[in-house]
Amino acid sequence: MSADHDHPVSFDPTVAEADRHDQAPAAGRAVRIGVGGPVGSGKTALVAALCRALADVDLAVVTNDIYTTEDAEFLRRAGVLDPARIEAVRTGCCPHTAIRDDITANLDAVDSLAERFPGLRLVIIESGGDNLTAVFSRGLVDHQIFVVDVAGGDKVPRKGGPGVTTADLLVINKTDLAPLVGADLGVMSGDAHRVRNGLPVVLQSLVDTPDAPAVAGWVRDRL
Ligand SMILES: Nc1nc2c(ncn2[C@@H]2O[C@H](COP(=O)(O)OP(=O)(O)OP(=O)(O)O)[C@@H](O)[C@H]2O)c(=O)[nH]1
Ligand SMILES: [Mg+2]
Repeated sequence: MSADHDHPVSFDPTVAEADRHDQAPAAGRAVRIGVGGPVGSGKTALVAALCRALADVDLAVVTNDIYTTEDAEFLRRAGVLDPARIEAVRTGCCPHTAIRDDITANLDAVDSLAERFPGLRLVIIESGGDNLTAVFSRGLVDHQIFVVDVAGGDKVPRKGGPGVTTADLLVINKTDLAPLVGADLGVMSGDAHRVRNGLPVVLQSLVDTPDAPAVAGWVRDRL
C-alpha cells in the first residue's frame, strides 16, 4: 500500500473558512456584504430597505439573476439608489455557481463600481434565489446575510445547511405571515439559535418595519 493510502490527505473546510474570514478587507476598499437565501424569501426587498436605511453611506449594489436583470430593474424603479450604482449579473447557471465557484463576473461588477465611485464604502451583493446549501465565497464577500422566510414553514431553520448555520447573520423574514401559514415563530427562533451556536438571528417583517432597522444596524457595525 502506498504512503498516500496510509496517510490520506484530509481537508477541514471549517478551519479554512475561519482563516479566510479573519482577513480584513484591504485598506480603503469597500466592505462587501452578500445577501443569499431561497427564491422569494425577501432578499431584494431587504436590499431596498438597506439602501433606504443607509442613505448616508456611499454604497452600491450588485444583483444576480439567472436569465434576467429583474432585481436590478426593481431596485432602479424603486428609486432607492442612483441607478448607476446598481450592476446586474446574469449568471446563466445555478446562482451558487456565480457567488461561490466562479466569482469572476461578480468581482468584475464590484471592480467596475469601485472604479466609477472611488469613495465607495459598501457593496451589497444579492445572490440569485437558491437552496439551503448556497453560500458566498469568502473571496467575494467579507460578510454574508442569509434570508429565509416564514412562508416556507417553521421547520426551515432546523433543516440547517451552511446558509442557515454559518452565515454571519440569519434573517427570518415575513413574520407578519406567521398566523396565515401556521408558523410558530418561537420554534423558528429557538431552532435557529440552536443550530447557529451563538451567531446572530433577526426576525423581521418588511411590511411592519420597511427600513429593516435591526439588519441595517448590524450592517453599520460592519463598516
Ligand atoms: N408579507 C411580506 N411580504 C414580503 C416581505 N418581504 C418581502 N415580501 C414580498 O415577498 C416577495 C418576494 O420578495 P423579493 O424581495 O423579490 O424576494 P427575493 O428573495 O429577492 O426573490 P428572488 O430574487 O426571486 O429569489 C415580494 O412580493 C415582496 O414584496 C415581508 O416581510 N412580508
Ligand atoms: Mg431578488
